[in-house]
Amino acid sequence: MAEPFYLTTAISYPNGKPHIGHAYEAIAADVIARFQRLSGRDVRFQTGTDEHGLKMAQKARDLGVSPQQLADEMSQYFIDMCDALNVSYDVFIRTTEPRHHASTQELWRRMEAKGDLYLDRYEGWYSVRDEAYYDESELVAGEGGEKLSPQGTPVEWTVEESWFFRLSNYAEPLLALYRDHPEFLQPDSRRNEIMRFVEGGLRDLSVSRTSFDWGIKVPGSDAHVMYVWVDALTNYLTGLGFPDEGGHFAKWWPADLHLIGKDIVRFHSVYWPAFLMSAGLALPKQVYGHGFLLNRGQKESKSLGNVTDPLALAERFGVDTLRYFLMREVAFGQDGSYSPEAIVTRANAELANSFGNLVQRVCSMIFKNMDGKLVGFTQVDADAALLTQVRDACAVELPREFAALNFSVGIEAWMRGVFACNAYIDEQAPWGLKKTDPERMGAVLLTLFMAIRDLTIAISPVVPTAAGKVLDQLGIPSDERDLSALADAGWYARRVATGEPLGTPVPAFPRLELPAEED
Ligand code: ME8
Repeated sequence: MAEPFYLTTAISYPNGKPHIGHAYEAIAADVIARFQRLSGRDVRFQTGTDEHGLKMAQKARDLGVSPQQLADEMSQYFIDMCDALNVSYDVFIRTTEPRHHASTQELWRRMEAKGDLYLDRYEGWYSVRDEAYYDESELVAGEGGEKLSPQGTPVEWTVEESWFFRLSNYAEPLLALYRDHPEFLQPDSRRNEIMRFVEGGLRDLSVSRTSFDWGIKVPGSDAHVMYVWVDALTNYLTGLGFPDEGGHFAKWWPADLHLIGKDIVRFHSVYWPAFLMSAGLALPKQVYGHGFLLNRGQKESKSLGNVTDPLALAERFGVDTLRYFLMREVAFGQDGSYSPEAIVTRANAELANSFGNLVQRVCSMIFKNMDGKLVGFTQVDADAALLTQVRDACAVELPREFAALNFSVGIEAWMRGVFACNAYIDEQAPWGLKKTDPERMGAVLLTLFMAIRDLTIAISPVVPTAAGKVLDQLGIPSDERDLSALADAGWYARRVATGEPLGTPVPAFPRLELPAEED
């Protein structure tokens, strides 16, 4: 039976429409999900919206609607974004669902039973925008000398009765976790940062609020709602049917990967494992904090007026193009930048001119000169060398790098396979062989046909629609489009035996133009 792979994204605050950072995370997670399926894993991919907390309550108040109305309306934009970007999630969770209340309250009861929760008074700094508490020592000064959180957001002095979680008891077990399982928190730079933070000692964490009620009620303490992060993190369990620990939970927990952005690493690598240890539940295998996507090097913000609607980008450049650009351009884990020019340059050079053009040329030549027919042929050394090189790129290098979430490195290896095909076609010049040696022309084109099939399967997690089009045209059956198919020596003979000719060549990777005003 296929080994399970449970993958989650952060759940987004639906207090506004999705921005490019949300799209980036959803796309990266989808590439991982599709790649793991391609590798034969049984994947469960969960995403969703984080609908409680002060941030949502305040936004709803500003708009004059109830928080539930706001959540209902805005979460749909996140679902639509996933659908528009071809994100193949299995579960979309909303934290206002009744099942999520039940699951979070059960986690709470377990932490309480462990003796890790107590009632006290909270006095300290709270940032609504980050939904986080900060120590005085962590604050920074703003331009006018005002106190700001380390993320640069306003903080307010808060005093209220609160439940506390004994986080201070977990510093040692957490440090042991980071030391013994360096893979738990990646990339390494983020692990080092978190280790320094935990080595400084942990204070107990305020985990309930009484000043507002938009949240999950604390069991047996009705005046309190839970701190939104206790609620939010528990979504990863709810989606599996927790507190029922059989069925889905037994199959999929612990998660293989929580994919999140760098600003919420502390919640996922300090608070979350501590809650799970307290509740006696297994810890996720990996938390990965990706970098931030910047617009021409700048953070998008309403005040700078540079907020981009990711769906407008996808519509303008194509979903596959946007997906390819983001995975190719940004060294995963680090921050990256995008601009219309960069998208067009990358897409035209690599997808349209190098790969798309190769596919188009080869398929047209087979279609025109050989009636689209595939036949057996005799290989010479140059043919075998090309196929070995392409096979290495597609079945060894790209999978190795994608498994380690080094997408841009994996795609570079893939591009080397594409370049090798282009060098081969120039050297072999099949167009010149039509009259002199048609048999050799056939061998060259059929070798390229084999290489293109490998290249298309390997890149399919990144550009699923275009890859599907090409594989349809090549006549590759839908159950032979995974990585194990690459190692199957008999596929070509089977494909020939079908007697099916190639379809009419269709362009799968259009050349893009940059609108004049942006030249
Ligand atoms: O943090 N580039 O929600 P969120 C890349 N509800 N990623 C970005 C980004 C950018 N410019 N801006 C944000 C929350 N992100 C919580 C999560 S999980 C139990 C609760 C990422 O809507 C961000 O790092 O503010 C996070 O992973 C995700 O988008 C949702 O951010």
